[in-house]
Amino acid sequence: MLERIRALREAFDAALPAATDAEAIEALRVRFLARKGEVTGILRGLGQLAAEERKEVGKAANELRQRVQSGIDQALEQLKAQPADERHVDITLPGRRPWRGGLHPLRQTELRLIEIFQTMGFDLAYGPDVELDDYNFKALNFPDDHPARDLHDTFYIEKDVLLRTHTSPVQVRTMERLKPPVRVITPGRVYRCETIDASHAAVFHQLEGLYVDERVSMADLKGTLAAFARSLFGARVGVRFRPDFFPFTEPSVEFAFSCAFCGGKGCRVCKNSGWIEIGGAGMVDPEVFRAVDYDPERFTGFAFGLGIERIAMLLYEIPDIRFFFENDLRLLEATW
Ligand code: 2NM
Repeated sequence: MLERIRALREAFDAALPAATDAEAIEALRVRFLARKGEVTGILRGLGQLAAEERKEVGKAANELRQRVQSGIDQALEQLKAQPADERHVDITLPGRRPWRGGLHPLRQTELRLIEIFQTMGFDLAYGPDVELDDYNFKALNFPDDHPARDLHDTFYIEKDVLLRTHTSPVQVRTMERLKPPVRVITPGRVYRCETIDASHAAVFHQLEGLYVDERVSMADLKGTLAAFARSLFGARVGVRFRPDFFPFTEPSVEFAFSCAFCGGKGCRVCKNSGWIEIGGAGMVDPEVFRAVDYDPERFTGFAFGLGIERIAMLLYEIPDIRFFFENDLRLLEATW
């Protein structure tokens, strides 16, 4: 037995210097000291020995156990004291990819819409979020008692100062600034005092378009929206107009695209109607032209407006408008 202990000690002394990383040191511990380790085995067998022999062997076995334990402790200490670049680290491993941000789905959508209309010759225009009543309502032919002017629908800063409820005031400002022909789109944030639900937010984004020149017609409007529909959803998509009313256009329409998801046959996306409501449009009312000092006898124009969230919800299959403002990484990662 003593002979076996001596052999184990020599084996340990020989193996220890080679154990220079955490894995090799752990292997030593397992071999000698773990529950089924060699030293443990000897200590456990002591009870079977005669009393005299037990004393001697026990002493030697305990010495070996301590020698192994302190050898392992020392080796671990040394390992910790070593600078990181001298440890057994595989420096050829590829680096970890740093986290990289991406564009929000709303911004991606806005950029796609801008690209489509820029290709058709529209310029971009921007204006203030905090607007004057004169630009948001008055120049757009809203009567003083129009319900949209009500506190329930509009956020007021002061009596004649408010958060714009649409981007049309940017188009009024553009017409004040430029003579026809005018072709602009006005993407931007708008504010309405809405009850929030899956399809309504109090802050959302619109893109409006305006084209003013001599002899601009409803046919130009329909052709422009059809070209837009096809670039966005595919060559087979059609456009439908139905009568509507807006103070700033006459005639006014709501427009829908035929459902690109089912080819117009009816599905969940179009709620079995074959059509998807996209926005409103019409021929600019002569009253609006008078407000910006354009001659309504000489110029005509079309205008349209749509919600960018609504388009993004269709493109990315997002079921609730509130997801856009919650910044849940699952949405941001899935749409990038
Ligand atoms: C819409 C629908 C119909 C519109 C009209 C004008 C302006 F300034 F030319 F009068 N800008 N935008 C318009 C027309 C907007 O959004 C649903």
